[in-house]
Amino acid sequence: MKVRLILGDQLSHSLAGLADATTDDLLLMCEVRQEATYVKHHKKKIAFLFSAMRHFAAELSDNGYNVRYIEYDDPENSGSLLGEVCNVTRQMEVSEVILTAPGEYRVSQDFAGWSRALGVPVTIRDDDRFLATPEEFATWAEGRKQLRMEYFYRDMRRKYCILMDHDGPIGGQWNYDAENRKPPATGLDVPDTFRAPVDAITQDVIALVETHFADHFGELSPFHFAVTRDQALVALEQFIAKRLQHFGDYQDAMIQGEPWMYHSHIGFYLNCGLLGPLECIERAEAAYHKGMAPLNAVEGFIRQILGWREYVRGIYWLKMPDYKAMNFLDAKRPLPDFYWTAETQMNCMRQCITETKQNAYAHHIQRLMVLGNFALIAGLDPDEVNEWYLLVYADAYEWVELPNVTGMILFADGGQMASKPYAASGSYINKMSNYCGSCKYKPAVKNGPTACPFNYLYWDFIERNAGKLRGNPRLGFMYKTLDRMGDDKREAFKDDTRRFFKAIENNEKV
Ligand code: FAD
Ligand code: DLZ
Ligand code: SF4
Repeated sequence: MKVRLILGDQLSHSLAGLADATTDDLLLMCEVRQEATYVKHHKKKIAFLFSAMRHFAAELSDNGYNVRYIEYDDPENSGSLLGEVCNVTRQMEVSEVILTAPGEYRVSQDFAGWSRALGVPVTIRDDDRFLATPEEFATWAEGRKQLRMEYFYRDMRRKYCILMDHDGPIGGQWNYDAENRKPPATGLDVPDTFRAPVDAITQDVIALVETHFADHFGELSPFHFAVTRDQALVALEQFIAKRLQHFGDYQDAMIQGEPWMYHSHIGFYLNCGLLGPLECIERAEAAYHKGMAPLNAVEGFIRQILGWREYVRGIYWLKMPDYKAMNFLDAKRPLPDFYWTAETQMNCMRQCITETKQNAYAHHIQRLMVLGNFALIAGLDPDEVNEWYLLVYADAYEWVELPNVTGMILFADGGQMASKPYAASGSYINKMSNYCGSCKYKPAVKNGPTACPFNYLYWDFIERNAGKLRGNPRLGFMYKTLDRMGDDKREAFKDDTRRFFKAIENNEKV
């Protein structure tokens, strides 16, 4: 008998490891402590994945397959993936174990030793649910001084013939990002996100998570994620019909009390396999051709999936394991407690952390320019920041989280991914959101107790890292401004920064 293990983020009927499955094989799925606690995932993330896994197992059974599904609270549950495969090989005559390559380096290292541990041949099949293989990415990267997403993305557009007009891009431009930076307008009627009904399977899982993961971060209710492919397809259709048209315009905008904005909220489903990247891209492209959404919106959305998503995966497999240890700016400050409690007077941070706690979701610009920007300019330790991002979001797996954190927000890779750090002062957040209006701090005030902390932390960051960043051509203007600044101004930034960190160390609410 062949055993085919399906991981929690491999919920695709077209999975390579299922390609030639027969009803004689055993399809194994398991909820294990190893995967649920290697970081203390958000409660909602665990409930989502366990429910989606149980629904997927039920679909496989309905299709006539022989499925063994190990539930988390099964008294016989060994707690590990290998332990569960081992149990099967002990109980049955197993000729081969078939795996699909995992999304995380950690698990791939583990899989490499399984054949010896089990005494059974183990085959690991490539995961073909992505649009570029790690080998293709490595070939593209070879000999390039800089690995810029934009050039990779153009090649992907050509390869899949997406938004193309003969040999060139539709509309004459590859990228319409410059049109996608509208600040939030007042009176926007943002459509609600998709809300799936909670069925008996999800109810059981929610009770299980409440019992076994009570000390994990985040809130379980309200729970409304899709947990089947059919539901995820409805979520995708709702995005295409209701939000895609404004995706471009308001891609970088943040509004208090609007956690979902015009984003698609499909990352959860893409990353666990309920949706495939090409079908999402093709749906958006079709909407453009039908006149349902403008080019800046459709190109912007497609670039996220065909460009960024594939690009960060390529970086991950090209650079691991060294990438995980990188700390170019030598950042060492521990993660402040308010990343867990949301108890801070910085309204932007409070909003984004509160929404993260509630939804296991924050949209891109909140992750990048609020939460990430603070982590960068405050000099937070990359290991602690990575752990936080990996556990708080329901779409987080290391292959996608790590390059976004280490590369995109922290510049901890020294610029392999981003050409300059995404550091910004309070005026950027004030321009792109309405958070500042309800804040104790004032974005226009540069120093003193009412000054926006992003303002002085920004200059302190620029000065603190001058040795490493001054040579960056994209920061030339900032260093010129710093050099022109009088000593008294510089001292004021430093004093405010010292006072701010001292307050955090003393557990005062900042
Ligand atoms: P939309 O804004 O609607 O975008 C559509 C899709 O494009 C997303 O679902 C996602 O699949 C893809 N995408 C967009 N941006 C990126 C990106 N930078 N990298 C990879 N894919 C992208 N995305 C994750 O899927 N998992 C993570 O753990 C994750 N961690 C992040 C951490 C930081 C610090 C930052 C700045 C970004 C991170 N992202 C991550 C990327 C992005 O923020 C999320 O993909 C997006 O917010 C998910 O929401 P959505 O589905 O509504 O996306
Ligand atoms: C994220 C996750 C969680 C919370 N639980 C499980 C689980 O119990 N069983 C499982 O097979 N997979 C789980 N996963 C997803 C894995 O962590 C994921 O497959 C690996 O990180 C590789 O990407
Ligand atoms: Fe955030 Fe500063 Fe605006 Fe307050 S004033 S919301 S801290 S950017």
